[in-house]
Amino acid sequence: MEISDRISVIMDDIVTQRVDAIVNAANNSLLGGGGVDGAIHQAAGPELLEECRKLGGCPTGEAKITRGYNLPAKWVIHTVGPVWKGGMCDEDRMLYRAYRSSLELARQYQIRSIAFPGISIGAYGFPIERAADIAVRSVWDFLTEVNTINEVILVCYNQRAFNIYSDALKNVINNIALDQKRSNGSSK
Ligand code: AR6
Repeated sequence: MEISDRISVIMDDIVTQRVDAIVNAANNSLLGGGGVDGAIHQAAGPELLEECRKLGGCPTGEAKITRGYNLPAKWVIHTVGPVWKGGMCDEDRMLYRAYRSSLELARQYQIRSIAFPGISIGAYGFPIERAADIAVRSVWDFLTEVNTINEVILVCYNQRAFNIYSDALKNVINNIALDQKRSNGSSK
């Protein structure tokens, strides 16, 4: 299966996704919040917060896993993206790591399908085009290394985000096609 067939961008509500795991854009406390975090806790029910309390928080760029309770997804992977502070505080690398840490945990739990929201692009203020590019690259890089995860869905909450994440995915696919063309050309 081509990597491009294992990643998709959709416009939807993440809590309704029928996948093995959904990812939560949480904060360091893991004790809930607004945005997608609030929506996931509301849909999963109070047991999710009870389990989160036992986790002792989560550093930025890392991830922790809980059950999904009332969600269609069996698991919730809670990751913490960076707060945007202008770009000089390691934000790009932290965002890349948030996606990667989530996928590493997914692999450990034999998760085959996983849905991500746009981490850090809401309350945390990360510029959306830049965040979309990092999200797609992080997922793409991971899927080149690991073949047990066969469905990664980037779930966008509105049309603008959908357009930007779709373009980011197209760009990565085009760049890879170009690189392959170049390396085929140079091997002749
Ligand atoms: N499904 C999919 N995407 C959603 C949903 C949903 N149900 N609800 C919101 N979004 P944010 P952050 C989109 O602010 O920037 C929380 O309070 C939303 O439109 O949820 O990582 C945490 O506790 C936006 O595009 O996450 C942290 O304190 C994207 O999800 C803080 O916010 C992310 O927005 C984390 O901020």
